[in-house]
Amino acid sequence: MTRSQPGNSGISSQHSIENRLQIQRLLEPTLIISSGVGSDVVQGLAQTPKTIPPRYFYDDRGSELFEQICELPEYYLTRTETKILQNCACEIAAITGACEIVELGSGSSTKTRLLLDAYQQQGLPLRYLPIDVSAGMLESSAIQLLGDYPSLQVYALAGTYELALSQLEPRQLPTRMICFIGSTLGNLHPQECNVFLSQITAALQAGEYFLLGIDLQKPKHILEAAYNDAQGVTAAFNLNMLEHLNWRFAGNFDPTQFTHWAFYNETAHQIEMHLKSERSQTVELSALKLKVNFESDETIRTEISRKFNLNSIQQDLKAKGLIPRKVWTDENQWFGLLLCQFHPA
Ligand code: AVI
Repeated sequence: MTRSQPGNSGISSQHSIENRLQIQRLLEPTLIISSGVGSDVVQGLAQTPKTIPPRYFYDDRGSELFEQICELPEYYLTRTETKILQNCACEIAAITGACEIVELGSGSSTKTRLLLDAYQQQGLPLRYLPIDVSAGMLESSAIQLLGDYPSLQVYALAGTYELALSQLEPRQLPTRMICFIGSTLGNLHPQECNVFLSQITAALQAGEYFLLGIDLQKPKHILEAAYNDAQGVTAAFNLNMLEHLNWRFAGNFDPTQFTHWAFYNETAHQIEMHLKSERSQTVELSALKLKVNFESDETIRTEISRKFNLNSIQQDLKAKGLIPRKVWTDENQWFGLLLCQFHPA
């Protein structure tokens, strides 16, 4: 674990970026190498049907493609959640009062600005703890935020949610709100979701807050369009996972021999994204000492994106002691934002 102060500007005023930013790296590259990275790929490709964890979407190109997805006309999730946040950020700040904002998977922190604006308008102190696996992304977005919010303090954690949540620094403001927006909860299987919510409650003290953004169930054609956009950006995002695996594990996947396939599984209430093999073929990932055979039309499931029912997710949250204080949605009821308060049983 290392702590570092960014930048080299030499500015020495009390409000300089150096004084207001700390980045803590929870995983050093050497640790990553020795911690069995790749075993999830080996395991997933040995299963029937084959799977690869969605975290392998996000190399630099994958993160860029995801930013593009968020702007697509068919991908209603980001702009719907943003609209909801625009309408309710002031109410959130009024409910929590002075509060540290912890954000999981902060990425470029775009939507976070709406919260920071609301806390700033109410004259509340601004303390932000973004958590992301990409230290580079954390540093660049924190520097932009610090430039725009002169009283903001940022304490960034580069690492997995699990590690970061277990190593949050002592509170400096009266309360804390953990934010998990963007419907990333939908990318977890029910069992993973259960474990994740336990990690959230372990990181909260009684009375503290959890802000959750989730995509809601809606007609199949709207959902399928969002994951099969006309410009093919989602297809490129899905196929880029193979390039990422090639780079990371010295592989020889040929992305032209796979196609993007996404559909809504109405029984499980989830979008499933797959990569379909165009022919029978053998692929090698040398760094993992792995050879994988594919039948023609055989698929690798790369992601599930669960679509929630507002009542049943509230029951799940309550069972963990996360009591919904306020729920906001849009005029179509396509997306939900829930502010919960932790009351341990
Ligand atoms: C990050 N996550 C919430 C996105 C989703 O909609 O499940 C990832 C994504 N996959 C394809 N498009 C977007």
